[in-house]
Amino acid sequence: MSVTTKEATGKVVKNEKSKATKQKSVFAEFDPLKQKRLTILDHTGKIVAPEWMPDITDELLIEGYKTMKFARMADNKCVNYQRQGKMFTLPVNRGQEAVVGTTMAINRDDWACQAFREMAALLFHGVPIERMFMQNMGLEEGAVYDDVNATPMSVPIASQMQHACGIGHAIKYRGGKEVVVAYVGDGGTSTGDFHESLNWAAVFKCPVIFIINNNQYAISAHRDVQTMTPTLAQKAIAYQMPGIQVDGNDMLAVYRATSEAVEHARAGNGPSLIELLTYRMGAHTTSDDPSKYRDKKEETYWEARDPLARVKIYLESRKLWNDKLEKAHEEYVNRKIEAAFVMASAMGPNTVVELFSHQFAEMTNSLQDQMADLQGYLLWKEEH
Ligand SMILES: Cc1ncc(C[n+]2csc(CCOP(=O)(O)OP(=O)(O)O)c2C)c(N)n1
Repeated sequence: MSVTTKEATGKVVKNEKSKATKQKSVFAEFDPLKQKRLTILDHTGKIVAPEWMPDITDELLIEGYKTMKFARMADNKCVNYQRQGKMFTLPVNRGQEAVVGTTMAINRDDWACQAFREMAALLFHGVPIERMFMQNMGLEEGAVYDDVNATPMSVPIASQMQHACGIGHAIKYRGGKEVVVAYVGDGGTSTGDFHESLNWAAVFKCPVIFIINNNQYAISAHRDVQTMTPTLAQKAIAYQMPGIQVDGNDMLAVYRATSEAVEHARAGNGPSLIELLTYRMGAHTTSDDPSKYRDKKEETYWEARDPLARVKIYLESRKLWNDKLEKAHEEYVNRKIEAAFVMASAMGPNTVVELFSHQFAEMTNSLQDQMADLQGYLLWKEEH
């Protein structure tokens, strides 16, 4: 059994997850071809599908909520820092925090291969917030996660899915029991990397759980102009793997479906595809203005489906949460954010050598040439 320190609380928790699937298979029941979607906790905070309720401990539930709250506050703060010129262009996570359910369903030894909008999931898996801040400050150290099994932000759309397949293949080759969770956006499903990865993982039965973070937009392109299929989950059928669409703003549904896919992968049965239907409540990045391509009515509809609000109501109804705990947690998060910002700011700008030295264990000849070119150019600039 492994343990990890949770970023959202500083608590050391056991990573031995409860078994979620003594029940029937959600993948068998929620057929994407019939346009069925799994919701367990609806936007009013009510359990609407008790038969699919995962076997989840109260401790894990609370930890999940605290992490979502942490991500919401840190994300808002990043946008403010960017506006103050203290961070560079960054992706906005607001509205997509229920993705935390994916890493709640895996262990410390498992892997998470992010795209760039999975802050809550990464915090839960143990990536320190200061590393994310460093990333947003353009520092190479922002991509160094030390002993956390996660790959850094991957800006070339869907490229991380190839990395996930490589890691999954290596695990299988070595006879390991770990799994890989790989994320991609709805826009990313139009790339060759997406289809190649699904095909590869299916053919070689790699233990990879593909998560489509369908926030309904690829910058300004709505999901409806992205692909002809009514769901993205049904793309699993072409690759002969289980596929499901879940309410991506429902942390319990996300956790339930991922838990089952994890068991499937650990048992040697290969990959699964999970579409999280969510909504990007903020801008694509800090340099985007969504009012140019979507209307207020749509945003108001989704604001009423906020992924945090429903978990809070549910926890309060079970007397597991209250205003006092919320306030104490907010104070804790604010302190963590302050400290992380100070730590990241102290790293200072990278040197030219640092810019090139993180790519490979040993710098390749072509990188050495590029570095020399840049150094030569900077010298020339200084002299002119
Ligand atoms: C290979 C590649 N093509 C284009 C881009 C420019 N780009 C950055 S984000 C983005 C949209 C991605 O949309 P989606 O996959 O739905 O993810 P989201 O940003 O909504 O989370 C595009 C086209 C890129 N980063 N990489």
